[in-house]
Amino acid sequence: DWSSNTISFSPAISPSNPGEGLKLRPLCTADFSRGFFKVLSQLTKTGDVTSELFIKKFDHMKKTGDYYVVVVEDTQLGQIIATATLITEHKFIHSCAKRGRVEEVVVTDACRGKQLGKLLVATLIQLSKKLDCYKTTLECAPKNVAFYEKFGYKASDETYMQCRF
Ligand code: 16G
Repeated sequence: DWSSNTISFSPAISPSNPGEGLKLRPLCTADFSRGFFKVLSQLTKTGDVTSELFIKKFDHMKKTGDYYVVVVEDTQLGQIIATATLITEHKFIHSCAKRGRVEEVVVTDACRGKQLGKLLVATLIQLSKKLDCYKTTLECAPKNVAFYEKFGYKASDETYMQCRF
C-alpha cells in the first residue's frame, strides 16, 4: 500500500493514477512554460523569474540530490495544476540522520476538490519515510492545520520563529 492506512482517497487515486487526464511526476525544466510559476503565485510572491534563472536554480537543486519537487500536470492542457516539494536536510544528530521538510504545497484554485493536495502530501510523507528521514516538518497557515493533522502532523511545542529580510 503506497499510502498509510489512516489516509483514504475517495474516489481511489494514487501517485501512478492521480485522476483522469492527470499525471503526477517530478518537475522538469519544460514546466516553466507550463504555468509552474502561475501555480506557485497562488501561495506567495514568486517575483519575476526568467527561464534562465529558473533553469539555474533547477540545476542547482537537482545537483544537491535533496530536492524532490513534484507536480501534477493536466496532460490535455499541458498545464501544471499542483505542486509540492520535499527537501531532505542533513544532520549530524540522530546518527547523522535526515529531516524531511514539506514545502510549497499548492493546488491551483480551479482544480481544488480533486484530493490533489492530499495526494501530494501523502506521497511526500511516504517518500520521506523511504528516504529514512527521522521526522518531517512543515509550516502552514492556521486555516490549514486541520488538513495537515489528517496526516499525523501535530503542532509542536517548539515555537516557529523567523527573521524576514
Ligand atoms: C507556506 C508553505 C511554505 C512556503 C511559505 C511561503 C506549505 C506546507 N507551507 O508556509 O512551504 O515556503 O508558505 O510563504 O506549503 P512566505 O512567502 O511568506 O515565505
